[in-house]
Amino acid sequence: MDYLKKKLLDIATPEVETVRKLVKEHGDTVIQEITMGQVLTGMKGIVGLLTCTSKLDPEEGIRFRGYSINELKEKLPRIHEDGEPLPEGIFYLMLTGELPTNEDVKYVSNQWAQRAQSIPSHVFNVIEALPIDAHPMIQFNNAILAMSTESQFRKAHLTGMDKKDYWDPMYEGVMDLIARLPVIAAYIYRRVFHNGNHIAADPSLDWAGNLAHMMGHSSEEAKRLMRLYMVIHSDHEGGNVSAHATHLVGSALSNPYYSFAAGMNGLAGPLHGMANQDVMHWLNKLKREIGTDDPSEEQIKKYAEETIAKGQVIPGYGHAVLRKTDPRFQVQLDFANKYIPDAPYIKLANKIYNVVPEVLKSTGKVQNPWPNVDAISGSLLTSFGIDEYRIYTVLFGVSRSLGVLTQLIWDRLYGLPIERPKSQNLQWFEDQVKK
Ligand code: NMX
Ligand code: MLT
Repeated sequence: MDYLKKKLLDIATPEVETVRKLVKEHGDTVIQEITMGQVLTGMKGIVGLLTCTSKLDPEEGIRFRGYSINELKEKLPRIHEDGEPLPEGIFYLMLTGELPTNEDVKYVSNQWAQRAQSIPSHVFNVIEALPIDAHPMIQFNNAILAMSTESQFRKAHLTGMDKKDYWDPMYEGVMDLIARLPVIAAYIYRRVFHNGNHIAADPSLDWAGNLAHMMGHSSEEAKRLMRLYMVIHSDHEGGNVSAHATHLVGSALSNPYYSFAAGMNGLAGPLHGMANQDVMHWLNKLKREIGTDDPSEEQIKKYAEETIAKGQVIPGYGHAVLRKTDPRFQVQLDFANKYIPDAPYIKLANKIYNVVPEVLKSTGKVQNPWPNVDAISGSLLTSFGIDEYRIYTVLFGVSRSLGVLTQLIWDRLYGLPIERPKSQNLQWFEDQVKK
């Protein structure tokens, strides 16, 4: 057994015992009261999941195994002294709960570089069979499913493995899948936007740097942006649509490919990960309809009010849990201010930030009027030359694999059972009021 798996097992063994004990000895402990309103408005605030990789505070934002993004900027290994943390490091942290050394990060990076080399050719055939104008998320998800022919988890299940050992083939599948996603994403990007003129991987590069390189954006700044992007989108506790869907499908002992594809189908929704593309659509429409590339705040305010009056949402704003500006928005703004303070799209994003929260507050119904991660990610990518908006949700998906697939390994370590909540019809809800 390699050192990372051995370490994981050592860390997990007492936790697995704790979970068993909680179920056995404290299974009847009441932890929460829930209201009709919570059930009928998307189960908000209902604690229904055990997630160890990260936790979201409504005021402060995300913490990965207890560390905020700003802390991780200091504590995780990075290539440049003043640079961005490596995604390999946040993966190691989410997996083990411990901060990695430079050697740990090198180990993960080498593992992924090796595992990325053996993608079966039928995966690319599946992508090629789709129309070139099929949305990149359609191509991405088909490729993920096509890779499941490689699933070691399914093979282990068929050989009659003891269920307490399922985490091991899950780990293998997860490592393969994470390793290969940048190659798949870059392949789709070059196929759709660069005439199928592909760029070979450079195994000497880190995982995110290699993605930027294979996409054809190989300046050091683009690699730095990709590292930052991959770290900040990697996880957002367990209840967001992509994490929850991955976990739910995994609870049926579906292999990591099926489970992750389910999560990615959720990410492709406009209220979730597709919002990063929709933001750019909204911005460009705004510029077109107002008739200038440099609209005033007054013009933006009017346009935002019209969007709401038409019964549409302003993409990039609002959140189901957060009640303050998303720290992932702020860290991207800081990056932009450091490298490209005068970029027109960053100036526009700033103007929108000055105006839209007040417009949303004035509706009296929006719980969180502040920007989320998607409000600026597209403006930043565009300013660095990655201006093909339809690839943005794929990039989000590559990053999200780090958190949701790590949690899938832990789900199998904990031995969590099939998930099966109770549903009721409308009559039942009406009856509760009469009682
Ligand atoms: N623009 C206009 N209306 C909004 C917005 C917004 N940005 N955000 C919330 N509302 C409305 C919402 O549609 C709902 O209206 P109604 O009662 O008429 O159905 C009302 O405000 C209350 O919604 P909330 O409880 O504040 O938000 P909820 O938790 O239901 O939804 C989002 C959260 C994120 C889905 C919602 O804020 C939204 O649609 N935002 C725009 C899309 C977006 O940026 N999504 C990305 C989220 C982050 N991510 O990457 O996943
Ligand atoms: C996410 O990153 O998953 C989004 O912010 C949505 C969420 O947390 O619900």
